[in-house]
Amino acid sequence: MDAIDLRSDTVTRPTERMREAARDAEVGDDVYGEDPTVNELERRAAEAVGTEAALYVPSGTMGNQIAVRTHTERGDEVILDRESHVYRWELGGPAQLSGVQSRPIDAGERCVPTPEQVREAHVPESLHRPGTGLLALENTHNYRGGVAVPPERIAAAAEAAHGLDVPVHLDGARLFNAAVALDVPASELTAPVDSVMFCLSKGLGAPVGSVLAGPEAFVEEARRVRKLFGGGMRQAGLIAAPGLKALDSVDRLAEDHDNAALLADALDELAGVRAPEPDTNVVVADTSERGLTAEEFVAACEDDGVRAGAFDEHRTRFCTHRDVSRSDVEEAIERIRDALTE
Ligand code: TLP
Repeated sequence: MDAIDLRSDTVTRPTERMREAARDAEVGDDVYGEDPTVNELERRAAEAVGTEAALYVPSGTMGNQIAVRTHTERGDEVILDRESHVYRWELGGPAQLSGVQSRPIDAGERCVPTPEQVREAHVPESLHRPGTGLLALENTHNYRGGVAVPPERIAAAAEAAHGLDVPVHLDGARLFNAAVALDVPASELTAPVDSVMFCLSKGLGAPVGSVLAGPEAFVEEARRVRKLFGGGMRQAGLIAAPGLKALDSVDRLAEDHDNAALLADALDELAGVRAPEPDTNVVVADTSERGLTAEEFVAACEDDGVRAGAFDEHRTRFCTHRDVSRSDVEEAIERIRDALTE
């Protein structure tokens, strides 16, 4: 029995078209700016998110951390949601790599802070206070359940930050999931912010890589920081070529969202399991009513051939993606039911 892997949308394998594209890619030394495939990917990516320029980076984490470093000065504060990826899951990167202090706030179910929260969290520079250097937002919001944050909310938070002269970075690891779910162009979600990172290696299915996009001057400086962080790559066209194919497959994310809805619906019917209807491809099942920890739930699922990830004590994440079909999800539902009745 092959396991059905719902731990993350990062687990997809490259398609035949991607493998062919990698094999046939024209390459050059990208640190010299001479890899035509990377240059084409950066052009297409900038176009897709409506920015002047874009930079290909090895991972989403590196893209976010380059953005933090590029926007801030050592000693600044960064305002972010306490459940954001940049704060929770990137090893304290803002402190370690940029020497900035995080000011985590609870954005709650809105997923991005209200304008009032931004103004309240803002620290004006003085003899005793460092000053706020950045507001970081996330869309879709992973830990809060793949929530697709509507453009008005992003715009309101960004407007408040800009009113205080604070730039805004968007962690859009799953930006296109948000765009598809909200039925808006990705550029509408990025228009209010000063930089955006999105991943090619998640729902879009590329084997490697993310993109950091923004105005020309920002990307020029970000390119220096990428080199500093060890992310300057040479004949990177080999991995950028599948990324170009990934950019062609945005629309299919709707299938992952439909599959996630089916899964959440079925999980929510199980006794003592709560799984709210997801906006996108992330299903979060809470097993506290059942007295089952997430680790126990994950282990039971694993035994029955479904892989998931424990988020915290009672919340388990299931992520749909290109490599699980509708019938795989139906099969996963049967296996999870069995796992819980054994
Ligand atoms: N998230 C991973 C894990 O680290 C949790 C996953 O499987 O979802 N921003 C967001 C919102 C993310 O979810 C992730 C990856 C990143 C940034 C970092 O991307 P990578 O893994 O490419 O460094």
